[in-house]
Amino acid sequence: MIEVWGRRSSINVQKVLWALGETGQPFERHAAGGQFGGLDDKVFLKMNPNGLVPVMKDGTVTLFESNTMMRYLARKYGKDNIRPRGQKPWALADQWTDWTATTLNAPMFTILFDTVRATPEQKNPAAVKEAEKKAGDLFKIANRAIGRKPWLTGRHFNYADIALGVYYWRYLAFDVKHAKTPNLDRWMEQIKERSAFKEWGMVPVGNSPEEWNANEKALG
Ligand SMILES: N[C@@H](CCC(=O)N[C@@H](CS)C(=O)NCC(=O)O)C(=O)O
Repeated sequence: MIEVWGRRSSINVQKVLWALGETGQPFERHAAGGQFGGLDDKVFLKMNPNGLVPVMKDGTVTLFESNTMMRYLARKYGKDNIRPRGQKPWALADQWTDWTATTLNAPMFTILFDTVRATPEQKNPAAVKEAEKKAGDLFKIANRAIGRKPWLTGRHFNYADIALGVYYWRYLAFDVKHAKTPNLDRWMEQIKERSAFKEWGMVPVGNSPEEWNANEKALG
């Protein structure tokens, strides 16, 4: 049985759980990270020397890096669910998945940190304002790219929709000024219909450390 280590409040863990849900593969999850700890344990560090979640184990394959896990699941179990169908959608799926990690994550992390992690002394409204503008501009790029297509890379859902979907859900949940991205809103309505997203991605986020911690605790 596939095993996943990670708290459900983590955006990177959410991607893997949602992807697994789409494939229908049974799996076992162990809460880890955040208030659940365990990332410094010797056994955990052997699986991920970076001391971060998620970690996924499938037989003899133990992986860190959430996007690598989604790609692995797509190759091994992904037919007609999360695996891109054809060379072009596959290349575009990788492009957008990498873009979320290399480009979108930074402003989103600034907003996350300030909203749910920073102490009053650490709060930095100027940095949030800049990140809000940057994230809005980036979501506008994705909004233009999706255009009238049903899914990010074309006619079929795949792991790139998961990679972007977790961020867009979180962006909408944060109390920031949102860019106008109607194509992404339409796409998100479709995502909300998916049972694997309802189970693993549609999680409360919170707009303060107290709310975040309470949600994290309840989610496990
Ligand atoms: N690039 C890694 C990033 C992993 C990462 O930053 N994980 C965060 C949670 S999103 C973490 O483990 N934080 C420490 C903790 O949860 O205690 C991935 O995509 O898996």
